Amino acid sequence: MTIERTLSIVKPDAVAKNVIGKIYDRFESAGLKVVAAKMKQLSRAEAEGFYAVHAARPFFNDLVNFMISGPVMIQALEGEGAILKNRDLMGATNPKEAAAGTIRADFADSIDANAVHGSDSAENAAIEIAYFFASSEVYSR
Ligand code: RTP
Ligand code: MG
Repeated sequence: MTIERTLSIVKPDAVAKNVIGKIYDRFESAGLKVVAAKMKQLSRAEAEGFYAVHAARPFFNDLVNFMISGPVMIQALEGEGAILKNRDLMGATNPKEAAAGTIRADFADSIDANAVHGSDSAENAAIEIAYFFASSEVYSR
């Protein structure tokens, strides 16, 4: 295993539910370190740019509207196998299919309001971290 970084977002539903800390505890308990963080109200353009890979998908408008419905908490996580580890902690995209004990099983309400985002590959992790953080804002530790 190698030390990786991944981009995580606590989505507007989970921020509104006041479970940022409970979600951070899942990361830290699994050995992932928060190495960058900011709360942000995304503009429509920022959300569209972030999810540009999904621009042609039928759910794109719903996804963007949801992501700008309130502030999000954005963080870079670092640790051994961080990308897959975070995806495992998150659970399946649809919370109805998410395994017991995962973040989405415990905190998500629907496939739109599904509590968290996590990068799905090393290539996308690098792109997504750079989308929100300057390299000087990431504190490897
Ligand atoms: P994310 O990118 O947010 O971490 O989620 P993911 O990898 O598990 O899922 P992805 O396929 O990348 O989809 C991005 C987000 O779009 C919404 N979605 N809706 N109605 C649908 O069929 C559908 N499929 C995806 C979800 O909110 C998903 O998190
Ligand atoms: Mg995805």
